[in-house]
Amino acid sequence: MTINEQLIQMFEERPQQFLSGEELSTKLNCSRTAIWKHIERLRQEGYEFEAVSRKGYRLMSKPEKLNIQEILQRLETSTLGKSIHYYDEVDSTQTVARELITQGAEEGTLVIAELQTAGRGRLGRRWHSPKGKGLWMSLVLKPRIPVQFTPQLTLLIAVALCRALRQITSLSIGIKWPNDLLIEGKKISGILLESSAEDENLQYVVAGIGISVNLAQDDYPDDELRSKATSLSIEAGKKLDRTDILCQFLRELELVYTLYHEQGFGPIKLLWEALSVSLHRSITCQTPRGVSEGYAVGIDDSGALTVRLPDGSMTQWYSGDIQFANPVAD
Ligand code: BT5
Repeated sequence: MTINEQLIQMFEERPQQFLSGEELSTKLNCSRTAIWKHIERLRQEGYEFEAVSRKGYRLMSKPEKLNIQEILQRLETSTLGKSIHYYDEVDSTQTVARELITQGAEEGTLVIAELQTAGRGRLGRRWHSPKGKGLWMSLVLKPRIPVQFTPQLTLLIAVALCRALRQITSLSIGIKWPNDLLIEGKKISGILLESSAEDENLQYVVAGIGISVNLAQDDYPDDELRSKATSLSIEAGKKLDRTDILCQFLRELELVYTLYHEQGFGPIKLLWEALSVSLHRSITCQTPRGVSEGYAVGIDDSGALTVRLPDGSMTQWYSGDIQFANPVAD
């Protein structure tokens, strides 16, 4: 650990407390002038300290920027996120990750940016990604599965994300098929899968995950998005630590992903059904061919939504945007 990292660790172990220059210099085995220089360097990185003579320094706030060294230290995974490409600003982390794959990026490579200028959703929709407020990331996965099972991965990632966010926030977060996480009907997170296949086998998947962590109401550009979207901090009533969320998510994802490889989609399906807010409800689905109505019964083994149509017949929906016909489950 560098001296700066050790300093941060000492302040974090004693939140709100003043640590004297003398104590710091003794513990870190350097002069008080050196400590002062390190504190100044941390200030330039966005850390705020209060300095009071005879008391020492107190850490007031940490920078909005993610600290990759801290993330790597705190990660409890063995593959996912072990190689992190971090950017202040990109057009889309998806584009960067795809480029990295052409250069040989391995499974688990993570691309993360503070700001996306052209964050994307499905069907060319925009994903609003303001600076330092969310987790805007793309993960390279290379699962050994046939291409027709790709939709299972969206559900698997949604399960891991929902579990991680519930553990950290205790908020009542649910999964809306196929790729949204909602709180009280408002979206806090979306998943976008972009993949490439050869001879019926999946070659790679770039899993794009957007989590609206610390956005305030006025961080959303217009009333339309404000009416549909929310953030974890708006719902929790406090700012949340993005590093906690990222590390917990990758941990959960690695557990669920390993379970998937060992036991198939069966256990993931059960977890998904338990966290879903889409099932046992009347829904409509917007597809490129128009609007269909039905009743969501469950998901099948490929990850498609099983729907009972108004004439009583059963069908599968593989993609689309569903709306709930009535706000309460029937
Ligand atoms: C999604 O699309 O939900 C997938 C979003 C994936 C975003 C990540 S961020 C990192 C990676 N890099 C990218 O460029 N993308 C991925 P879709 O189901 O099409 O939903 C898009 C809709 O979500 C928009 O039309 C808005 O209504 C809503 N939305 C946009 N920005 C949002 C935000 N920050 N928080 C909540 N909802 C948002």
